[in-house]
Amino acid sequence: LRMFIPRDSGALAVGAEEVAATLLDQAHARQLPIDLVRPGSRGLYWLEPMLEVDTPEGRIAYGPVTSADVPTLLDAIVSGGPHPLRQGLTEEIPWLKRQTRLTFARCGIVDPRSIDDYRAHGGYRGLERALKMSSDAIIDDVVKSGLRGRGGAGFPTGTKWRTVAQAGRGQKYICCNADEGDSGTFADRMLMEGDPFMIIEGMTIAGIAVGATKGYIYIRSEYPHAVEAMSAAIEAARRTGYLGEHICHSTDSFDIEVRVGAGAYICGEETSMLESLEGKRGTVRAKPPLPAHKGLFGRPTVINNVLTFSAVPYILDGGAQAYADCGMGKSRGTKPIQLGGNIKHGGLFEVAFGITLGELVDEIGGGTLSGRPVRAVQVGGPLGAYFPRALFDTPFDYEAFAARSGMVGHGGVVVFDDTVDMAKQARFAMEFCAHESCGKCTPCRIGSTRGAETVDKIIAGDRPAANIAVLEDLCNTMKFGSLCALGGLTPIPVLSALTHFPEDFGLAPRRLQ
Ligand code: FMN
Repeated sequence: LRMFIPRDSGALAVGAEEVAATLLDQAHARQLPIDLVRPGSRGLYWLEPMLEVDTPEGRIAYGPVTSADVPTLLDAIVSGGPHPLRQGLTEEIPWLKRQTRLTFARCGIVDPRSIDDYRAHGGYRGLERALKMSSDAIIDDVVKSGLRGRGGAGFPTGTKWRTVAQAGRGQKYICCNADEGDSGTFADRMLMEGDPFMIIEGMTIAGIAVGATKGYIYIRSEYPHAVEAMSAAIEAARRTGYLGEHICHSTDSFDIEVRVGAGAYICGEETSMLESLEGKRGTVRAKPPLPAHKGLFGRPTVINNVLTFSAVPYILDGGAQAYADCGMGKSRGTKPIQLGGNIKHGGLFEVAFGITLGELVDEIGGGTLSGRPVRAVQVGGPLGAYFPRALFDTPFDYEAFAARSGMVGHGGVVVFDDTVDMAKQARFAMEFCAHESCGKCTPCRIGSTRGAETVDKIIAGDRPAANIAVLEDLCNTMKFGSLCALGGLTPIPVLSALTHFPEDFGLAPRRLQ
């Protein structure tokens, strides 16, 4: 009897380890031989810990399971009888069925510690094809797919790779940004813990495409399980000839090292990450030069997010056109969206670009967990805009969100009910920036502190009209004068709160443009 209980952080946080231990104990006591696999999660976090059982029809899901449920569950599984936690065939669960899983196709299915399982599910086909292609042809595929960086800015990946490929000879680097500092995001972690070989494969393809032999994956220290999973996968890939010299007996070589950050949000900003990788304090570098020209240790460097690299194996496995066929406008392919905050059904939902915010929050997320009305949704991490219900028709698309002064970012969607105080949220944005600023530029370092003080005055009713003018002015200075997007984008949550929820700042409600 083959069973599955996830071992990713999301499942562990709600007791998956205890459930797994109880299951093994009870099965042993009943002399029931079971093969327990510990994959990543499917991303239906309200059902975790979720137990799946292999049957000839497919996997059957049960959840959320506690240790106390294990005896009756085993009875039901052995007898084939009903059970209140039975969710039916996993693949038929509507929340899962409605998705287009290209990046998360294997997450929750394969054993992340087994390279054989990865290969048995189509893994390494993209790399094997890439090894037979020229650098230009690989990059052409990435361009054709329309893939844009999934870390936040949405920069075209193929263009970035082409710049590094054309940057002459000599040492080049591939850096995978796994700092995942955005509030409400967890897709990178899920992939590192649930399908680490795919990230390795994507980075290796990038290395071959641009002529880099060395890669780093920069993981935040708050992710110990991801560090362990990635380190183990890198070791396994080396042992089996998928990393190191002569990858798959070819003339190409590529290796990866895991580097662990120390918990600063700014170290997710690419130039700070480079400083940190070089062993220095994470402060922002002025651009130009771009990292593609002068990056890690002064050498041409590709920096991409975990999800960007993870999209590449599918694209190289003949999927460039299929990838480009999904999505809307200039946002091609799928976006792994992370639903969190005060939401009934929180989790990972991968879907083609174009789905509206309202569909995600109301239909897929099921509204708030508290049962109260949704008042605001912050999309794109701590630097993303707060959108009111009136903007729920916004489709998930880089340009559509930007047109409404928001951003898709890394795809975090955090829901708030009607008890939220948006003036406090605006203050929090400034406070967060003050706390996380690297201090190198004045608009970010000083502006955020003055910003928090100014919001305090507005909240206290101290000359609100004059102080709102100061706040708007300060936001303008931060937006145009900051060295990087931390100071540059902090005005987004602040001004969106002010624009869409003026009543929380003691102003009369405004009509939406
Ligand atoms: N990109 C990430 O991939 N992960 C992060 O945690 C992350 N944090 C960031 C924090 C700040 C303050 C800023 C300004 C940017 C951050 N970025 C982050 C974006 C990176 O600077 C960079 O654009 C990205 O890693 C490039 O990869 P992509 O093109 O695949 O998105």
